[in-house]
Amino acid sequence: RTLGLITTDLALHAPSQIASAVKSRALEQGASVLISMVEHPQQCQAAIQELLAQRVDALLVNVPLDDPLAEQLKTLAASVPVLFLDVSPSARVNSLVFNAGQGASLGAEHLLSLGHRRIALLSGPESSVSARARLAGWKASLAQSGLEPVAVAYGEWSAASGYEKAHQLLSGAQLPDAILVANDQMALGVMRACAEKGIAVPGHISIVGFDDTADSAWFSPPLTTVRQAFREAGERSVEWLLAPTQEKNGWQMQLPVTLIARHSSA
Ligand code: IPT
Repeated sequence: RTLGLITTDLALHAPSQIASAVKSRALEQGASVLISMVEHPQQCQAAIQELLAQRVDALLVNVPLDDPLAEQLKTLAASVPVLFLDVSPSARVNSLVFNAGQGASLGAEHLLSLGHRRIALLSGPESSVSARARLAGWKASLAQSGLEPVAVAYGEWSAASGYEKAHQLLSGAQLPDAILVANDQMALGVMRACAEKGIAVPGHISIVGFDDTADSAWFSPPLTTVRQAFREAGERSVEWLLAPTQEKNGWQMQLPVTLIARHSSA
């Protein structure tokens, strides 16, 4: 059997770790995987048509999609089971997603419990449904403590964009106590910017990431982050898609996330 995986940029650590888990679990189950990488959500339609023409038995879609586009793609691929990994739980499609609200509040509560009050936010791109959910969750957690973020910037998930946006967040008269960063790759760039400016992490500023990709424990200092179990998500997706008898409509699963406290926060 053949599985089609439509994925966002594989140069990013999170989607590449998901793809790796999908490949190896499919292999264990005697299935092969055809991967189609898209640069824009609008390319998903063509990718689905190509994979269906290659007679895939099921489709896994790891591209950030707003509800209407996800629902439209589900209809386009109605002949095979389809599972979406980067959609809102409100989309009427089969989905397996991480709990973004829980992840955002774990990160924010961690910083608040350390006594930080001047908290800046480095969000992912506004086009990403998951980035928007994390940002909303952070703001809600801060609001519960009567706080507003001291600054907000929007990156593009890469370390380079984290580096660039950090200069924006660190240019004010007063430094923030802490920065919540929407993914670990951007946190890497933020840490580089801090090092260049002589800002000690965690002495002057605490940093919390999101993902816990394989390298995050090796940053200097090791990164405190919210762990999304990408391997588990990839493996479960394959199992669900290849399971022979199960009802394949209206299935939704939300995976919990956990805070991994390392040394970038104090
Ligand atoms: C999400 C990652 O958290 C982020 O780092 C980035 O790689 C993004 O994917 C790319 O779209 S994880 C996703 C399953 C919500």
